[in-house]
Amino acid sequence: MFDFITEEHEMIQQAARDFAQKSIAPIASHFDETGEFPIETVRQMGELGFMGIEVPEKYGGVDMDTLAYALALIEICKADASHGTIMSVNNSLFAHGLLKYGTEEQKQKFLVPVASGQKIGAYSLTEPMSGSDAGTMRSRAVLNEAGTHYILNGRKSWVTSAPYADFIVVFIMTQPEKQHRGVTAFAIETNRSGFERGKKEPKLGIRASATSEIIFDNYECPVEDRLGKEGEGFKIAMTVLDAGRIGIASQALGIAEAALEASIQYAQEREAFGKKIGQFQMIQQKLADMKTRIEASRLLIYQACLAKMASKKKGSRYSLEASMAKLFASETATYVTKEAIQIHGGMGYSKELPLERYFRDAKITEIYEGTSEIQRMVIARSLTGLR
Ligand code: COS
Repeated sequence: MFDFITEEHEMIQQAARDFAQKSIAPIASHFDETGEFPIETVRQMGELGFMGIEVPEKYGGVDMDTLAYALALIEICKADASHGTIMSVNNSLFAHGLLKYGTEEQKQKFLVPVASGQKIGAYSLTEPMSGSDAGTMRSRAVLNEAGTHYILNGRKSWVTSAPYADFIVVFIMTQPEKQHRGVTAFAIETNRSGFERGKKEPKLGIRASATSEIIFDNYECPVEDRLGKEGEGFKIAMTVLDAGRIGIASQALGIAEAALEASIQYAQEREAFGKKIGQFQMIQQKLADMKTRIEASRLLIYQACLAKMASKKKGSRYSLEASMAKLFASETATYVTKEAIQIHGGMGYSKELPLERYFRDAKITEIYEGTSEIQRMVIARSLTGLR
């Protein structure tokens, strides 16, 4: 139906589906319950090329396009959204930024090991007192007198994969008086002194993806590890988030698809009042609305992928398409997983089935990488041109 989906796309989709159903689905509920980080399957995702899908082979990736990335991520998230979160941060928030803004040396040092899945990458923008208003951060980086190192100080929060990340792209203020134009990006190594991990967040969902605070206490970052120019950090952070939002939309779609498939099967098997529950109009209406919203999400995701792929040639932004895909797909995931529990009744509420996990995992997609309110703001601003 979609001629932009090639045989190559179908191959990576199938490979991701096979791996996800065989190796991830059976362990997902254990890792959700314990909150352990699934390091073994994450390493296997790296070996299969899922941790740097859009990265050229010379930098450790498999050199495919955004559609390939979205199709693979949907399949991983259908089995487990936590694995999807780790994959998404590695691919979009870390690798995309390094690829677009990194020097050749930075790509060799940071991108090759992360895109090939040997090391884990993370991205850190949020602070305890700065979330949606990302330009108001309090952490500071000051160039030393010799001009060789930036000295980083401050606390960042809600850093996905931070407890296990080897490298983090971090956004810190170098010239606070310039507000968002005073933010600079740095690639940092978590094994250097001056870096510490803070409290791990106990979360409602995506519990196997580890999230923590990070603290910089006179961390010395070599000038060569600054990403982009001084003051360019906010633009880098936003550009990278546009790519990230396509990933989160794909994650949401994967979760919603899993919930719908389970609901269809249940509606075909479960009987009440002497009929299959799928014969009742109230269940039919739920299934029809779930399916329709899922397919609309898919189209918005494809549109965003194509817009991002075109932007590579044209240099254009695809913020509008990415925000629409994330907004609609994430709200769809929350809606679909809630309805899926309702269709399953008591069994939907039980931990014996994965429905309640899907419901808890779906909620974050409306919050991270820009809340639904922020997506609506980006969409409306893009329509009116007003700030
Ligand atoms: N791509 C490239 N540049 C962008 C951009 C994008 N998607 N969005 C904004 N910019 C640029 C603007 O062009 C502007 O550049 P100039 O300084 O040259 O004029 C600059 O960034 C500031 O833009 P704007 O005035 O729109 O910034 P705001 O402070 O109003 O913030 C929002 C805009 C709210 C959209 C932004 O702060 C945002 O996305 N916040 C949510 C952050 C987020 O997702 N946090 C979660 C982190 S990951 S868990």
